[in-house]
Amino acid sequence: REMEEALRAAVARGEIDVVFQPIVGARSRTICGVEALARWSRGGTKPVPPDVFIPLAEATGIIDTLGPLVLKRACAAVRNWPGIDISINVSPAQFRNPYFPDQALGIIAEAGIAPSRVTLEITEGYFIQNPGRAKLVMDRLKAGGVRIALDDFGAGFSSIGYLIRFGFDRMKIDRSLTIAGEQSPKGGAMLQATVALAASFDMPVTAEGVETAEQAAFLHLCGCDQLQGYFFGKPMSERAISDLLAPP
Ligand code: G
Ligand code: G
Ligand code: MN
Ligand code: NA
Repeated sequence: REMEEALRAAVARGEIDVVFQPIVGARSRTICGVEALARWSRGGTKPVPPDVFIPLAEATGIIDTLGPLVLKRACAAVRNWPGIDISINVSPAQFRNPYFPDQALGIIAEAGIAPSRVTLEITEGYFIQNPGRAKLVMDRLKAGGVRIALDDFGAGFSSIGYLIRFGFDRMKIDRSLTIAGEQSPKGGAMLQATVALAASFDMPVTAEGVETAEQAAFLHLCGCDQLQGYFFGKPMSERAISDLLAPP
């Protein structure tokens, strides 16, 4: 309750930070995009992790203010990074909001960046819960030129054939699958099969949670075209990414 009010106030004052994690080409190993991630530093006191404040924002409707705030910040930042694409996480709760597509497209237009540079990441939950409605929202966003990625694939229910038929522009493989892929022959086969399946539906694949050179090599071999994880860079401030992209 107390935390809810603190979060509501922080969002209202714009006191939410956005950090950016590099995404690299699997072959080039150069940065092709960044994923925006929200941070709540809570002035002085211990920061509250997103695993805590995002679910709280979803449960209380605060996400309807927080989401657009993060999107605005992220779009403003990539304006300064030519050739770099931006990925932003979207909660099922935002997807449920009938105003979401027009609002998101409006923010992107106002920021003056090409919608094709923006990927919205969404997990499977809402697509399984309400496929008809989710598909409508997705098509409206895609008609506006934005790309939609299926996030955290391999972490949850993942009713493969069903999900893949929605026409996602990209699949993001969950860290657990990245790890499993390198741990055992069966894990490797599972990873290969997943990437091959995505390819057969014309979905390029980003692997998340890449922490070692061996994982990176194997994921590239499996056909992932983009890699993301601590091995390439942790989420970092706008300033730090700017320095990486154009060394001072
Ligand atoms: O890397 P990190 O600890 O920031 O992320 C933890 C979780 O919080 C991840 O599942 C991530 O997708 C989610 N998350 C981080 N930022 C945002 C955001 O701006 N919006 C939504 N909906 N989820 C976010
Ligand atoms: O659910 P989503 O994939 O949006 O969440 C991204 C989360 O994964 C963030 O919390 C981010 O900090 C974390 N993350 C990104 N790369 C790595 C990694 O290489 N290892 C670990 N353990 N976490 C990572
Ligand atoms: Mn994500
Ligand atoms: Na993910």
